[in-house]
Amino acid sequence: MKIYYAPNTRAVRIVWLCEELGLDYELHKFDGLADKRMREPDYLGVHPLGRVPCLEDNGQYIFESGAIVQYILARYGADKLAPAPDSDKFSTYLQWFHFAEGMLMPPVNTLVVETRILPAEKSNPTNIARARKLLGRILAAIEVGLGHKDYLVGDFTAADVMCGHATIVATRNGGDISDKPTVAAYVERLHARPALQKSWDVG
Ligand SMILES: N[C@@H](CCC(=O)N[C@@H](CS)C(=O)NCC(=O)O)C(=O)O
Repeated sequence: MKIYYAPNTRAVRIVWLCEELGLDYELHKFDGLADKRMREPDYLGVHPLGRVPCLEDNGQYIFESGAIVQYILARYGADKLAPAPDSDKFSTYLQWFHFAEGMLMPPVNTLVVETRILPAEKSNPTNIARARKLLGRILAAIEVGLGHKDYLVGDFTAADVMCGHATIVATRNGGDISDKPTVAAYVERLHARPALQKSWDVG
């Protein structure tokens, strides 16, 4: 498997998953999102938007971090890091797995664009306020969802790779968890995992 990767991006999720599973992988590393090679025709043939992550396996390419995680688990996961479909934890697992890109990342994307990419004179305070408010409600849902559990489904699963990564990214981009001690402890717990520590900037 070859992972198309840039440090501190959603590609971290794929390396993290492989490290947790002890799988071998090759890296095609971009220097960062400004790396022009991401916009060159060769790579646009791999990912039509020139984004990461992407995975190549046996000559086939797949993009979308959630799809890649599901692909790796289905092919090479050996029943690890995901409850079985007939388990009563399966619905909760799927829910948090997809909450990452479905709910958490959209307001994070807005905040990244409005506060980091656009020049100050072009950024829109209404958009920023709305995204921060929505992100607060989304993080509150995670606070409640975690309850007394260490991870979203109890044991560590790929839902934590997806949603845990998105939660960390949210806290780095304006998501306030000062009133969410359970999310704060969850973030610390994730940061303590050696597989995640290795994945932020590998290769
Ligand atoms: N929903 C996609 C999002 C992919 C995405 O936007 N990746 C970002 C890095 S986190 C990227 O490559 N951005 C490059 C750009 O915006 O030009 C996924 O989960 O894989």
